[in-house]
Amino acid sequence: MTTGKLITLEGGEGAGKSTVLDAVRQRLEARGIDVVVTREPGGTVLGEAVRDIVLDPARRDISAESELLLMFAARAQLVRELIRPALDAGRWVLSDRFTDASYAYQGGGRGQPDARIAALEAWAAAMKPDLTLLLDLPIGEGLARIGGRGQADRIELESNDFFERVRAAYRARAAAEPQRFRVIDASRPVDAVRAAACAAVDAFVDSGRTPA
Ligand code: Z5A
Repeated sequence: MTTGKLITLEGGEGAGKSTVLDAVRQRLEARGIDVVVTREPGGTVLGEAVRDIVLDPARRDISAESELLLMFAARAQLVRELIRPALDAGRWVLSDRFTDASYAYQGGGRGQPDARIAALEAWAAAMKPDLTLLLDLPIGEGLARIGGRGQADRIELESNDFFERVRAAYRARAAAEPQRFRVIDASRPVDAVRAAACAAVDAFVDSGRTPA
């Protein structure tokens, strides 16, 4: 059976994921690929409700364990309701974050053990992206970009040390799986970052790993 591909965008605060997402979608569509765009946490009614809870700056009471489980509750629903059916129908899915974010934020940031996250990944997500674009830039630059946009969400209120651990966890994952990850220098101007993301997607589409 022909199935679609799952492409994910990852990175720290202000890395530019939302900024490049539309360019990547347009590039895939220009290649004749039918694309569904989604985000995490979110993408379903349940997932968006979880998003409201985990990003609410008033919810300072959420434990690291609860946060991890909430991320996977949203993900389990998204996979079953949207991603798996789309892939089975031959459509491609482009997601703003996926399981790598749990390894980075709940693992690197909050100290949840990788083995615990891996167990949830195997059970609740039960899939890995085919291609992951990691938009990487120094923490200070990303936080400066989002600094002026009003009330920070619950996770954006974390310390610079937290975000440094998140970045280190993302980079470690990219180093461990170079065949899946493409690391993009996101400190460059928007047009250059968009072009790098589209080039990575073009190379993936052109590679032997995809149905032509
Ligand atoms: N989270 C988690 O902890 N665990 C999980 O498993 C998952 C998620 C799935 C989602 O919130 C939060 O959930 C997130 C991780 C956590 N942490 N927080 N907070 P979100 O989706 O609302 O937040 P985000 O993913 O971090 O999005 P963001 O902060 O908006 O970043 P972005 O989408 O990567 O950036 P952007 O909106 O495209 O750009 C930000 C600004 O920078 C904007 O003004 C742009 O015009 C500007 N920009 C973008 N690119 C450039 C360049 N190249 N140069 C200059 N300026 C630029």
